[in-house]
Amino acid sequence: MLSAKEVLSKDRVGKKVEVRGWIYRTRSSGGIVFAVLRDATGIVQVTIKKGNVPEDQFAAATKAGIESSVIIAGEVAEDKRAPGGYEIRASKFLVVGDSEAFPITEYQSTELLLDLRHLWIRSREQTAISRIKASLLRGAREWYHENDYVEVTPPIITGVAPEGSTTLFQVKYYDRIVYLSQSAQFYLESLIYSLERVWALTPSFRAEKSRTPRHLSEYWHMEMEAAWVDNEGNMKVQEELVTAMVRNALKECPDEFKLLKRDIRSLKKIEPPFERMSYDEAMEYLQKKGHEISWGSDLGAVEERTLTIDREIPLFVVNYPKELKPFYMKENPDDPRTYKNSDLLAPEGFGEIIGGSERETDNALIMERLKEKCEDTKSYEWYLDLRKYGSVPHSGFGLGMERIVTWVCKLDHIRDATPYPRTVARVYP
Ligand code: NSS
Repeated sequence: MLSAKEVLSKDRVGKKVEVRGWIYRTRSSGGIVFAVLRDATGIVQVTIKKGNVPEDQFAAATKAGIESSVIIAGEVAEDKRAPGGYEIRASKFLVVGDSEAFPITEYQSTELLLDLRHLWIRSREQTAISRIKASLLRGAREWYHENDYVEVTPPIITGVAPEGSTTLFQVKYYDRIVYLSQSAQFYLESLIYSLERVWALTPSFRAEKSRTPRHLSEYWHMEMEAAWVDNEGNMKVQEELVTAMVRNALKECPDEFKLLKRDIRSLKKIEPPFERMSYDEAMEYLQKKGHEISWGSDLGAVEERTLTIDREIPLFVVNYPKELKPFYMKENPDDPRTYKNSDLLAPEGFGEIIGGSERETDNALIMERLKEKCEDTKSYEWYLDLRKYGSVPHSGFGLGMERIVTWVCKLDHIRDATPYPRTVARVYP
């Protein structure tokens, strides 16, 4: 049994092959059926000629609808008109699973495609995106391994809210209310005292009421935490990691990028160091570009677009005002109105893909901030303990996997970066 991709080669011409997959397109004319077969590796054209296959198989081929699963044997021939330049001239055509009239045809509304997501994920675009995502993940996993990070498995059910209580999902947990994790950060922080460098890939949950093309209610969060690392060291990890991920995808997925019509020239240019711009400088730049904002304003999608639209390399914005960021970040001694933190903005207008910081080690400051935010300090006692027994400077960050996929694949909307997007409006299918 060969894959579709393996068939498309000069060496196969004149040879007998067998393939299996799903019918992607089909039409018949006179005594010939032209079917295009799709499998995990791509598509290949098959011609089934009356007389070359048993009569009942020819009848089955004329009737077989889109998405029927089939096994086909035949001889490979060159044909310039066929996708990929080769086709199989069938001598056997077996239907394994018939298909009813497939509900997805060429021009469909976004809503219908979301209702039929369980079928739409068979599309070649979604398949290419899944492969690129896997390749980005593999690039990251290898980078972490080569750099002595240990992969750990933090909990998803939790009592803490690192990113604030407004986006928490509550869960009934026996006789109490707990939360779905927004971030594994605090658990990763607890693990650096033994393992020093850790990372994790977990689902994170955000009750994001606003509908935007870059927010999901559930996303895959790749987080790292490391002892003895300051904010600058944290950014070095990010630029190396992102470069390794993008390079791996470029190496493994050239066909997928082509299928998505993603121009990869700018992706090829990505390498450390990425420019660092302070929040203050970002404000100045944005004001010059006509944005009506002042010191203390948050950077939203619109501002991040202005900052990155003319760039090909990601950009760090560092040292945000404290009121814009969570309580756990380290105060910036050079300007105590700000934190030692960074957001990494992807280029080409895309915007934030990573948030990271050095962590506050002063428990008195942490308590003060928690009280200011009216958080229930009792749930954080264990977190404060971490600073009581051998505290060390440490930093970490979180990378949104669907965000990086959206940028790398240049998708219009983050929902296409995951097979089953969860948003305010949707948990089906
Ligand atoms: O809220 S973050 O900016 N930061 C944290 O959660 C830290 N506790 C991470 C850490 O330091 N360990 O989220 C991190 C990233 C952010 O840059 C986005 O890329 C992504 O997580 N993110 C999201 N992706 C998709 N949908 C939503 N709603 C979302 N929120 C954050």
